[in-house]
Amino acid sequence: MYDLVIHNAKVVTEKGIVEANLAILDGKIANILPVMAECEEPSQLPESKEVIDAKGCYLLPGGVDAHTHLDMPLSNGLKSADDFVSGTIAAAVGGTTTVIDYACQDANGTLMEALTEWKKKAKGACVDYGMHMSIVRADDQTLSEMADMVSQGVTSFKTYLVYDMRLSDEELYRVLERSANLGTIVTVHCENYGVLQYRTKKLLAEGKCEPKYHAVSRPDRCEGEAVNRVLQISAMADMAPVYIVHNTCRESIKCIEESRSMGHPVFAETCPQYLLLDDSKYELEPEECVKYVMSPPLRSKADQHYLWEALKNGTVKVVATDHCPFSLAEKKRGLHNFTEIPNGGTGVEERIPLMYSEGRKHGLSYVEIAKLTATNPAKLFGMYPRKGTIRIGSDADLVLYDPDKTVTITHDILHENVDYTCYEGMTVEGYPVMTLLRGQILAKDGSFTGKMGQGQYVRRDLP
Ligand code: DUC
Ligand code: ZN
Ligand code: ZN
Repeated sequence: MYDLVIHNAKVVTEKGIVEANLAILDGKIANILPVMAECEEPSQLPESKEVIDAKGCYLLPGGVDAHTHLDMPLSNGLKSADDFVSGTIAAAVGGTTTVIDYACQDANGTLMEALTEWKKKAKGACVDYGMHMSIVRADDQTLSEMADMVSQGVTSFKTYLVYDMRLSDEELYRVLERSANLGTIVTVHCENYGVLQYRTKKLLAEGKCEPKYHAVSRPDRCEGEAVNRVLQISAMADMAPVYIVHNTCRESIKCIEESRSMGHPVFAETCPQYLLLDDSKYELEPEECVKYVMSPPLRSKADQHYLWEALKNGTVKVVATDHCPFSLAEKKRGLHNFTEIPNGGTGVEERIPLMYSEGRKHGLSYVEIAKLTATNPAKLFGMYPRKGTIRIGSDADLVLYDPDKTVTITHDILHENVDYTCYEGMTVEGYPVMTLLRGQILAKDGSFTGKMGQGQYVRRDLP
């Protein structure tokens, strides 16, 4: 006797799509039974307490968003608008069942303190979650603590080359060397700090203070140079595995392609905003333009094209969000000085609908999109095969996706705690109509129906 059978779904497995009845027991996928007859009668189904008819729908692995900033404090006193409750409700409705958030070490704090604080923040989470630990000081104590993090189920660390938490090249080298030794992976935000600081000062001195100049301060080569530097440093540091977050442009991708072709374990992420929005947003009125101030900034249509090709040829393995929204009023604080605009945009709820709709238009298959949005991040960050795939024994984290449901995205249908979406007015073909976490229904027809605190911390394993 199963707990639940999902009947007649087109199940998106790693090997292909199968028409099947999927049986769930104790929160796990217990069986995947191919449908034998066209109109199988419910009486012929395996015995189960509950049956869901999924006719016409695809059954996708629950999304794994490997890059969120929930409840993240900035040095100017602001906090990202979504905490672990609102952010994970939004994730659930949008078809994401696991997030990996960035837990930030304090300037004088330890990694253990940061992990404890982030787990406390995550108490109300409605989807499962893991943490990457952001390292802001590569001193002996922090390097030693990296091993303690592994025993806490953390297999990835984050470093920034910009912002107050940036590391020097020496510090980055030390973190990479230590990480290679532990078998973990380091994710890196790549921009050249010196160049963007100088360009920023110059723009402000010339009276070029409007939001659009944020993008001018940090052009594509600013990112490409930093990606190249990180790849060279990680190659010197015992070929340490690295994961470059939020790639936006050809300049970065071509360095990554070259390193990968030489067998260097480098992995690349991009985000829906860089695939679907472009720098023409910076020509809008300043009040609109502020919504798109993020780092790195949006790039050209040619870069977008390059990113889609990189998804297709396997150079970019993951589409995550960098979800880090602020209210419009907070963004508008920098209307007259772009350096005062808190950086970041929306995406945790929009990612799955956008990627399945637009990805298919760009020639990606359901199976390929499932890998980019669930399987690959789960594999890279030590959650696979528990998460990110539909196979017997995996958590029953599932999304029923109706390919015929057309939805126009507007901020009022979303659950993100913010008064805009970067994708306002965009129409998607297909939408998640039900999300299950470990066999429990979390969301249905665009509404959250689960419970606060239902999410669990996912201890991760080294590959
Ligand atoms: N970039 C953003 O735009 N927001 C959050 C952090 C980041 O790197
Ligand atoms: Zn970043
Ligand atoms: Zn980020």
